Amino acid sequence: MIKLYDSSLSGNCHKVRMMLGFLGLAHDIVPVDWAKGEMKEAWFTDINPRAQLPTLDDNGVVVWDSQAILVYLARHYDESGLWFPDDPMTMTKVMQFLMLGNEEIAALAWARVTVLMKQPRDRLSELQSKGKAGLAVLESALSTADWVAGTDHPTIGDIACFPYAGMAEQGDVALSAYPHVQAWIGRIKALPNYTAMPGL
Ligand SMILES: N[C@@H](CCC(=O)N[C@@H](CS)C(=O)NCC(=O)O)C(=O)O
Repeated sequence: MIKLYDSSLSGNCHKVRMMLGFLGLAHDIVPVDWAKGEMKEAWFTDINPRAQLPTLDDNGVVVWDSQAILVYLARHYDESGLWFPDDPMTMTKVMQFLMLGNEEIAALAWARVTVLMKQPRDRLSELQSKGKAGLAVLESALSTADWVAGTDHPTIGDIACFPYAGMAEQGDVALSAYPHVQAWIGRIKALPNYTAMPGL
């Protein structure tokens, strides 16, 4: 059985929950207390030396990092090949959006944590600016295509960017300036087997 070490409020974990849902894969959720720093405990760092969520255990095969887990699940379980197509140019474009999700769009996650957890705001505007730069890249890609990599079907590149773009307003970044991103958020939510998350 697949086990997902998970925190319900984590957008990174939500990427994996969504992918498991889209692929119809049965799994057990193992809640890990992020606020208490349970990932720093030895039992967890033995599984994931990066001490981060999400972490996936597929019958003893352990994969960490949400982007890497999306690649693993798509390569291993998506018989259609549509979630991570293997023609070189599409694969390259999908990789670009996995990286965007891990970098600029992830800045929206840190802005969200700052606002929701009432943390010191000294880096908030820097994080918001970086997040907006990521949203501008998404807006541009989505102005000519339904899905970020220009495919006819969503890919793991869409999933990697979706949760923190979709929750940008929780970090005080308005989405009204990004109409194509807003329409894409609606398209993702309307997909069959979409998994919802509070606040998204
Ligand atoms: N690049 C990683 C980032 C993972 C990450 O930052 N996870 C957060 C929860 S959303 C975490 O575990 N943070 C704990 C820490 O870094 O100490 C991924 O995409 O999985």
